[in-house]
Amino acid sequence: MGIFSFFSKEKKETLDKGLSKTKESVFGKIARAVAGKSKVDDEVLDNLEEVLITSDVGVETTLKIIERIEKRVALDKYMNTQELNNILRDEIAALLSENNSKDIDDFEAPITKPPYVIMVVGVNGVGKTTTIGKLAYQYKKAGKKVYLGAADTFRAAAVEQLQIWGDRVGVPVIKQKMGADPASVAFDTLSSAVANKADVVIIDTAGRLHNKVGLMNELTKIKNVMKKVLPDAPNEVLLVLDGSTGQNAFEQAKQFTLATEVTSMAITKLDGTAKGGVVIGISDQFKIPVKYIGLGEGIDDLQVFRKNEFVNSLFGDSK
Ligand SMILES: Nc1nc2c(ncn2[C@@H]2O[C@H](COP(=O)(O)OP(=O)(O)O)[C@@H](O)[C@H]2O)c(=O)[nH]1
Ligand SMILES: [Mg+2]
Repeated sequence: MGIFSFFSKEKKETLDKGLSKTKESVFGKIARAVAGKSKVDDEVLDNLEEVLITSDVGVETTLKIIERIEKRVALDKYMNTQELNNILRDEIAALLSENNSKDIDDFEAPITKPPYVIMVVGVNGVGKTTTIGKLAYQYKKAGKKVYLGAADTFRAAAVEQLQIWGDRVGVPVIKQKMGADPASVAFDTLSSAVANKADVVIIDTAGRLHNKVGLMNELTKIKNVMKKVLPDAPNEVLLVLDGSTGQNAFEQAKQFTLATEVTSMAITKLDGTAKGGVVIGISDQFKIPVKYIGLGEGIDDLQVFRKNEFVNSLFGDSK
């Protein structure tokens, strides 16, 4: 266990606050699903299925959860909202813990041979640059020497935005002019990072290529150029998804995992949305681990995704 793995009161508060809209929505729907019912019957289960689907958990994962609940709950048993809620929490937590990925302890990169290189991909506007800033902050806090690469060269604003984060965190940003070749920026960044003995390198990329072949070619080119500096780079390809887009985030996860080799995911903007259930579906459906969740625009609003804490925050702690 790393030294940051302790789930502090502050982190729990950020998580609870960030998920509060989803929680209110889900809990309200569950209450309605069992309103006026004294027993769990087929109708309650149907209603529950609808609750999960309309909470963006996704059809496949919802069906798995309902199946588990059916097995566990004797039909016609009396159950109030709280009891049903507890069962949902337990079954969702159990389902998520069955997929292979273990929660990571903290923000420490598994560095065997530094620098550890993270390439960040995702559609425009999902929160890539913000997530990079927050990650850089965490790594720096953990004592790592961090370099950022501004390989989203489509807009001048994109480079400036990364520079602002770099200044705020106090880490160097390697950049070129707007319109420069992203692969060339990535090459420069890795070269500087190696020369300066950096521990972690994070490469921002553009997400505005609308067709899959174009995107794949661009990302492949960036990767190949990085390998010229460091044969193992990138060590991690982090896909950022905007959780507030619900099923659209799910669709993007499908598209990107087909277009390039993604090794981890971050789901952002969970604060201010009632669609947080999408994290449950994505975590269940993809073999790629959801590593981080974004809970606000602040520097400290990125958390490591802890399945149990997440489910507890949504459905209440198990006692
Ligand atoms: N509320 C909220 N806003 C976020 C979060 N992550 C990113 N944003 C905002 O989303 C917008 C787009 O983010 P940006 O990092 O520029 O996305 P990029 O185009 O993928 O690099 C910005 O206004 C961010 O402040 C989050 O977790 N919560
Ligand atoms: Mg950006």
